[in-house]
Amino acid sequence: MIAFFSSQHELHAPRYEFYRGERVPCFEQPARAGFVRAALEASGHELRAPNVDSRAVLAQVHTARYLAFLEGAWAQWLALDAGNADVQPFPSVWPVRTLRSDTEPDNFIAKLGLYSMDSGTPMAAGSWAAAKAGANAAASAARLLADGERAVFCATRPPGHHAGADFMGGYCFLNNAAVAAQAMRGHGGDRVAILDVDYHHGNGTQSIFYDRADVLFASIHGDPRTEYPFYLGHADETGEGAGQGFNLNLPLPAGASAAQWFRALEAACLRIERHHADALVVSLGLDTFAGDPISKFALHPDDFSRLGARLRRLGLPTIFILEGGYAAAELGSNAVKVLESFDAGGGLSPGR
Ligand code: OKP
Ligand code: ZN
Repeated sequence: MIAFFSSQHELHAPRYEFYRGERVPCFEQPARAGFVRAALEASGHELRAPNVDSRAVLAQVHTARYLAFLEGAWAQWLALDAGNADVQPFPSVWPVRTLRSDTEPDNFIAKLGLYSMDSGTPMAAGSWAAAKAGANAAASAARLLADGERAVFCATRPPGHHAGADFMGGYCFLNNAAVAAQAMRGHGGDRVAILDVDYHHGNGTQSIFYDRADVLFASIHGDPRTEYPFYLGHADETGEGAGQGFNLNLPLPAGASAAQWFRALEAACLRIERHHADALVVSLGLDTFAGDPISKFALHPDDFSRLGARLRRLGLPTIFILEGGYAAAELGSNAVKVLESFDAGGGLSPGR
């Protein structure tokens, strides 16, 4: 399978995040992409640099003021104090209920809070460049699909599915899955389905498409009653307005078995089949792995093969977007399991 990979990802290398008040090394680290790259190369997949500028599509899924803030954020941070080059900015105040989010404050940390859902998304000098390269990968994959490619993998980091139209969060800045889906719509696909199999609910992707019927969002994830992102991802979120019925959340309790997970996958696949989509975008988080350090599902490497084989039976042109997965050393081999079982047999529409 063709994979898009950009070395620009390395420019996003924050040194720490917070966990229960302490500074801890970032779980979402550059080495993750290194392991994915190595596994792809070792198994003979073709790596390409992104070759499509995502700017126009980004403007369709994110707000202009959020994109302008993100692109200029590091320069603003340095303008506060040249010594900030070695310091990570974190928000400390947020416009929650009753506070205004329509006006952008001048204060940098106040802006950072306006455009953040959490304090768990550390920013570094090259975060914009890395995130933009990931969005470019998603746009590049969409173009390949429009040109007739069966499936493409975007080996992107940082991830994207928590990023909403105008906020970052959960290690995510730009929503790569939303870019891929919107780009497929731009290439003439009437209906697109997004399947999010990351352990964490893709709140950003859900919110971007919540009132739309053209892009179905289906997600299997840890129950938000106990799992991040906590404030979205419940089963009763089914879409609104024209999008009513085009959002399917399948939360599972932390600790759910592989058997439970595959029952949910079957329900998601049946809903996707009913959507009669022209293309599928998979938010491929691999933090459902039993060995993941921050997640509580129990999939093993063979289960990732089973996932790829089931997705292949949907018979749809497919863009895989890397999301989470924090057992870094196993991330590449687990990703390759999905891709290779999806590829097995080749050709479109084997199951239709
Ligand atoms: C991003 B993705 C753990 C902190 C967890 C939020 C998790 C973000 C996951 N100490 N912070 O969906 O994999
Ligand atoms: Zn995750």
